[in-house]
Amino acid sequence: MVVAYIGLGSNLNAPLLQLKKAIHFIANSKQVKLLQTSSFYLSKPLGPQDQPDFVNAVMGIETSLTAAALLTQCQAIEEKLGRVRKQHWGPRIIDLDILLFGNQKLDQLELTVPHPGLVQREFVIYPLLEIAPNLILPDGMPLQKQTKSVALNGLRKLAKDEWEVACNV
Ligand code: PH2
Ligand code: MG
Ligand code: MG
Repeated sequence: MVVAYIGLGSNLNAPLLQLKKAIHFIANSKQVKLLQTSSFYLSKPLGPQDQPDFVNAVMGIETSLTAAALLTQCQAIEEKLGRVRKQHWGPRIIDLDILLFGNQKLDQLELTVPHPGLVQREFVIYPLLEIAPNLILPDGMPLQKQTKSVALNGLRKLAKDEWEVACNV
């Protein structure tokens, strides 16, 4: 069994709802046990600015799948939620990224682990820190230390009384 972390992001079609659905589908996948989910965060778009803010979160799972099989599962869930691949870094209904897969380092065409954006993206590293404060990255760097060099850039946790709004935008 391997502990893996998945980053979730959406800025279309009621983003919070999309994240909740994705979490549900991943948690109910075969050979996957849900360990934790972070709070939901509101973040400024990285990349093209003429798109809505994102809702992001990170989940921790335990799995007996291989990284490649987990990626296939994630892609199937993205498709089930209606993701259409258009603009690079453009708006999306759902994006599921494998951030970490145990201590494995993979550099394949379709899958690079740790996710190359992990250590510089505030909307990935802060939610990850929330659920794994003592995590050591595969290169030996404590996550907590790495996070200190990443600016919040407006990132903020969605309070529960904001959920309804974020579900309806
Ligand atoms: N994902 C991207 C590009 N830009 N910006 C935010 N705030 N959150 C994301 O998840 C995100 C992004 C490509 O995957
Ligand atoms: Mg992504
Ligand atoms: Mg992706």
